[in-house]
Amino acid sequence: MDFSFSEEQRMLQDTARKFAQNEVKPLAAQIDLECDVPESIIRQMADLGFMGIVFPEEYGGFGFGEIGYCLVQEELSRACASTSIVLGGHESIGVMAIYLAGTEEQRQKFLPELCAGEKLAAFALTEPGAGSDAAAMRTTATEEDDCFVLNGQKTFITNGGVAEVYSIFARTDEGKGTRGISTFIVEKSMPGFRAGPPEKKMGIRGSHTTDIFMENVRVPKENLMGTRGAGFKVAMHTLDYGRLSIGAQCLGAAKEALDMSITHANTREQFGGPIARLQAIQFMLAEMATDVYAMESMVYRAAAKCDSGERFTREASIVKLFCSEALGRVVDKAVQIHGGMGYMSEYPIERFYRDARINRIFEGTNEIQRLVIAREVLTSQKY
Ligand code: COS
Repeated sequence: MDFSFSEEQRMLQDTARKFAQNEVKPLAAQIDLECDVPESIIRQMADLGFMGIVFPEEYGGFGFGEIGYCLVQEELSRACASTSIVLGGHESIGVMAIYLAGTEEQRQKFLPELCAGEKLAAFALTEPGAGSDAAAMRTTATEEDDCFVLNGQKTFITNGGVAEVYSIFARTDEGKGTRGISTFIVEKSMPGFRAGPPEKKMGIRGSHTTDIFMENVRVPKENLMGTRGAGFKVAMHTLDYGRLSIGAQCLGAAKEALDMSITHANTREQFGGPIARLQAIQFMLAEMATDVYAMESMVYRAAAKCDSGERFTREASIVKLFCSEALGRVVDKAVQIHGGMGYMSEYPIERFYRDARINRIFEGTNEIQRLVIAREVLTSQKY
């Protein structure tokens, strides 16, 4: 298997690296402290084409596919997890749902301005009573004249309140289980739509996470995405992309944590020399490097499969499961190598440790990923 990147992909990687290191990294501590990714950062990402990098040019995207998207996410995540999550919530799930399930008219109407970053998107599936059991959702969409009237509450929505366009899942047909759910494009400006205040979080503090309340929101029928009743499959298909995105984000964070640990081990002196000469430290660095290598191999292998047009549900869940747990191991060792300094907010490793934890939870807990992988393995041909 060929793992080399094309010249174009390398140029994109280089652009993303320079932007992340020069513009995002210096602001990362402030983003965490002030719980906000500045508008100027989102504008610059838009100018560089990152807000639609994965999508075809005919819809205003940059045609780099999933490999290009993962390269950008990896670089951003080395600098600031909150910034990478604003991009992920927008591109890998919010806009992706419209691209995957929208009609040609919906794609033409919404994608160009979303890809240009003129508007931010979000994906609203989870509800207070429907997390892992997404099909238990209670938000309803009732057909009335030329509209669907939406009522209900969504929770833990990334980009909530700041996004202007939402891919929202609601029950259109009672008693039909997963086949009674449909997807709608809902705009923030629609009367009856309201976002709650941003949640206070352990990590990824700069990305806004809010509830969404809908009271008799009249959504035009032309905003029904794809076919009525196909919403659950739209959610699952979209989440395959979201889960792969998380893998790329974990990879970037793990590389940075490893680099910081190598630098620290080479400069911190104890017992008459740098701690890098101690085998206890060397073994931790070796294990971190092993995890990073495995993460990198699987993220781009899965992204290549995605770009080939093949179904990649199993790979996406494997990537999400492994990379989020590997990142947990890597940041834990990074804190250990940094010792007392690793525990202090003054040093970035403390933020990396807090930011890493969400990856084992969102876009399907790791318990759900194990379930998906087991189902895929048990229903496939020989391994
Ligand atoms: N792509 C396309 N279709 C898919 C799919 C995928 N990745 N995964 C499942 N489907 C289809 C199934 O084929 C099935 O189709 P049919 O009705 O034609 O048989 C349908 O969707 C229902 O799937 P399933 O029977 O597996 O549904 P379950 O209720 O058993 O739920 C889990 C499956 C638990 C895996 C699902 O609810 C899930 O992923 N939960 C986690 C939700 C989540 O990630 N939340 C985070 C929100 S975003 S922060």
